[in-house]
Amino acid sequence: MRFDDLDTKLRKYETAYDFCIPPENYIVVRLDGRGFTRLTKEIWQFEAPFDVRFRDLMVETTAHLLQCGFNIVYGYTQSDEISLLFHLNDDSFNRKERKILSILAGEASAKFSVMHGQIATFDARVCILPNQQLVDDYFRWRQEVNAHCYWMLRKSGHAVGEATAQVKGLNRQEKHDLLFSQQINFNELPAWQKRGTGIYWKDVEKTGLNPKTGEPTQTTRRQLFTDFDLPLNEFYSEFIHQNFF
Ligand SMILES: Nc1nc2c(ncn2[C@@H]2O[C@H](COP(=O)(O)OP(=O)(O)O)[C@@H](O)[C@H]2O)c(=O)[nH]1
Ligand SMILES: [Mg+2]
Repeated sequence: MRFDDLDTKLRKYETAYDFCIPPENYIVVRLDGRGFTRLTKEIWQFEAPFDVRFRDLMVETTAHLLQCGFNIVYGYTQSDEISLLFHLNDDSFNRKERKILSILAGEASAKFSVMHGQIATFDARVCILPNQQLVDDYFRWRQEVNAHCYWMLRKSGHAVGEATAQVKGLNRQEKHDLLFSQQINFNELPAWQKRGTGIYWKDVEKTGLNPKTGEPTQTTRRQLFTDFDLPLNEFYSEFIHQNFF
């Protein structure tokens, strides 16, 4: 068969299931470290439940993803996961799902591995959210304290399955009580442990010099900002609405 004919014939199989995310929907991609329970514990020996070195690797990886060619307005990381909110009008790769997911998973895995000096991989999935309320709900969902309770329980000797089951279905107050019963005052923990870390763009004023006139000039530049003190509950919703919609 001639090359052109082969090309036309096979290309169809490659693209038959291509899916493009419809416009006017918010794209949120979540990446999650693969097998990090075992890796963090047995191979890398990070401090449990929270290790600042691990947090910083996740923060740097998130910052990298905000700068790798998509128009991503907000990155949120807690534990071994990263959520990314795309600008509503981002049209990179015609919003082709396979491109978005494989590139972001590849970039995250590469960045983390290079920084850490050992192979680490991330999976990626997409949430297609048709309105702002759902975006708000999404980020509040990820901020829930499950991870925290889970870890505290694990630390105090519970088995993984048991810890997960015990936390499931509890409301915030019940989770606080659970922590309290283990001599942990939730309110005294650092904010990043309780709420996760946000990474987003901020406009900063820069003063320069006009080379022709020698006059001082004011310009605004976009700079990435890491927020270790995210607001909680309705204040978090307000923060999301003000900054990202
Ligand atoms: N030691 C340590 N482990 C962490 C930290 N943050 C996240 N992890 C690990 O990341 C895992 C995330 O859980 P999950 O994604 O469900 O597990 P996975 O499927 O094994 O990646 C946790 O169970 C921890 O083992 C940290 O700061 N220190
Ligand atoms: Mg994981």
